[in-house]
Amino acid sequence: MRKIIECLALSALLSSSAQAQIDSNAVCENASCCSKEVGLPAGLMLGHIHPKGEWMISYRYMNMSMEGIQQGVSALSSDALFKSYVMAPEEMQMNMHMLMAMYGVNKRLTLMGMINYNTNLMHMQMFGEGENHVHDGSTQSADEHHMHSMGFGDIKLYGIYALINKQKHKLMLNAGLSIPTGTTTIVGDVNGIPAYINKRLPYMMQLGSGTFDVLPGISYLYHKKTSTIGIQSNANIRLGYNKIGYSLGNEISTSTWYAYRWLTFLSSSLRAEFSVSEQIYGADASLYAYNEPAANSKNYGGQRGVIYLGSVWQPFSGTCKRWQLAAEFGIPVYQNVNGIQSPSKYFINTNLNVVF
Ligand SMILES: [Cu+2]
Repeated sequence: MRKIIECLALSALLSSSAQAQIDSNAVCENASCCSKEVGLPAGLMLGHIHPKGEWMISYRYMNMSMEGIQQGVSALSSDALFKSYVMAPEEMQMNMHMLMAMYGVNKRLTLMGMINYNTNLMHMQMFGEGENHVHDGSTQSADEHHMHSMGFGDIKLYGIYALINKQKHKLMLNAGLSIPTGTTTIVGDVNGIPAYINKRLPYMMQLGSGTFDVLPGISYLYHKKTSTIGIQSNANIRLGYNKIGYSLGNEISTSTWYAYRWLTFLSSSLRAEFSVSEQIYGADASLYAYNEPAANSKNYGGQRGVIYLGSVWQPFSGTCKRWQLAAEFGIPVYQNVNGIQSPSKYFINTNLNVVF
């Protein structure tokens, strides 16, 4: 942390350092040319390659916060929900900590591996409690309204191949495989929601998909001296059913963004993302589907549009020239959920990269 603060202070002093020059026809082969591109928005893990022999280690943190209840595109009251379900979601926090390594095999192919640690916390309201229940500890403990889970998720391995690798134009294909290392059998603890004590928690509280998943994608970037325009699509295709008897829905998302470097070491980005995911195929037979919406496999997936504002700090020179720090904040502008779900409220993406 101290190192990062030193780097931030230093980069402010070095703001007069020269901008990278871009030759539109030159092929990007060495570290100095690629690293001076305007940084990618923090939420995009893919979309860049490394020169031959170069490593990148990255720590990423992603948060998704959800609040309220929605059916399709409309808000739903908890009273209406209680006509079918015993419990209603109030809010949920999903946090993902990722450690990622990248390596440039040659001037076109980069390999990447990623492991993540997840924490999930959902706060529920029970039927008959009213909108503003209090945790006074007299009849029920606060734990009786929460579900939580934590642990390592699925390991992901990627290859990223640059079909076009010019300084101005880059076209990259990526292919990945998600290995089901994250558990799908987390149970509720003895102090938690009574319905889940020692019983399997619903799908969204589990840490992995339980299936091998194929992760194809494509990115196109147009770089100018101080700006980048990009478009990227990624899909997640589930191979078969897991041992519990369900398969998470397939997903596809497309992002387009504009990033502008307004100081030598600082750029900002505006990104629009649209994603579609399917509902769950099959079901976990141990879950009572009308306990709460997350326990029902029909209440997963949908369509979502999110607008993100972000910044990347990238000094390029001085003692911290190998470091990059990025952050992004997203607000959903459109959500059409399958069935009944807790809609997302905001997204936070951050990452710290070092190249060597
Ligand atoms: Cu990288």
